[in-house]
Amino acid sequence: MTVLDCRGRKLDLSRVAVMGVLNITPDSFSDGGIFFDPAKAVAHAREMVAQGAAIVDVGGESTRPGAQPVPLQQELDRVIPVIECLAADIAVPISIDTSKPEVMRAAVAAGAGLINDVYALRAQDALDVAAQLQVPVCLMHMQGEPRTMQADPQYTDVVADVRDFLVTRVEAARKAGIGADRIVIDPGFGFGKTLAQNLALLRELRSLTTLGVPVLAGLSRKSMIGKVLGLAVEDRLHASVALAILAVQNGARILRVHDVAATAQAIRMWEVACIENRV
Ligand code: HH2
Repeated sequence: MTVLDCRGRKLDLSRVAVMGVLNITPDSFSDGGIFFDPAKAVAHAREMVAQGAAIVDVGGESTRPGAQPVPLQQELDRVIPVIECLAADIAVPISIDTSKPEVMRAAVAAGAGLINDVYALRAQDALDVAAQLQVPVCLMHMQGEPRTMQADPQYTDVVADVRDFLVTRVEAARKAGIGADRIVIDPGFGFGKTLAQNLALLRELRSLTTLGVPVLAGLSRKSMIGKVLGLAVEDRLHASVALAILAVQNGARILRVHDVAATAQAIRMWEVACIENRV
């Protein structure tokens, strides 16, 4: 049984955990602009916790394909006041979705207890800062960078290549002093991957569980659904829930989602039917 210690707040992964997405951005691909106002952001976080979120992931920079980088001060101004409010307002762990070491530091000082980095701590100083902060980290695979990552992603074998990358990043994190009990990995669905590559990763997600650390999957509302079903972002709920359950079936322990209530209900049914085998 894995329990992540997120600065005193526990994330118990003996049960599948729902990570509720809280984007404080004007331009995120599915909820950009909606929670830009801190009061609205806090209210939404509270709602997600009531619906079953075991952790709330706060981000101040969109990483959607084509997104432009956000300057440091702007990212700090977006996320830090919200994290301060949330730390006093909700009991579950708060994660910070950032790649900037300065934001990691300020966010943890404000009350965040997990670093979720789509660059897998590859920015200068990020590994050392994360190690010093002594909070768990999520290391995600991305090919390229958001501005250009969907242009022409290339792999020899996407599952093996993503796995090799994550092995290398876990080793780098361990070397920097981050214990295995503080590492989560994520194949990075939609980050420099075609539809076929995303589907292969989902089908073979279990190959990542052999790294011995929990696997996080972020499939919610992503373009792979749009590509298969031809649906706009706001119409991707049903397919998102189906993909979430597939990911859990294939070994994911944390699901990063926008629609917490629907996902939490589906997971509960999966647990009862497939794990506990009782009502
Ligand atoms: N996906 C997004 C952002 N952060 N972090 C992890 N670990 N895994 C993911 O799959 C992941 C992530 C993109 O989703 P969203 O935050 O809704 O959009 P945007 O980047 O446009 O803000």
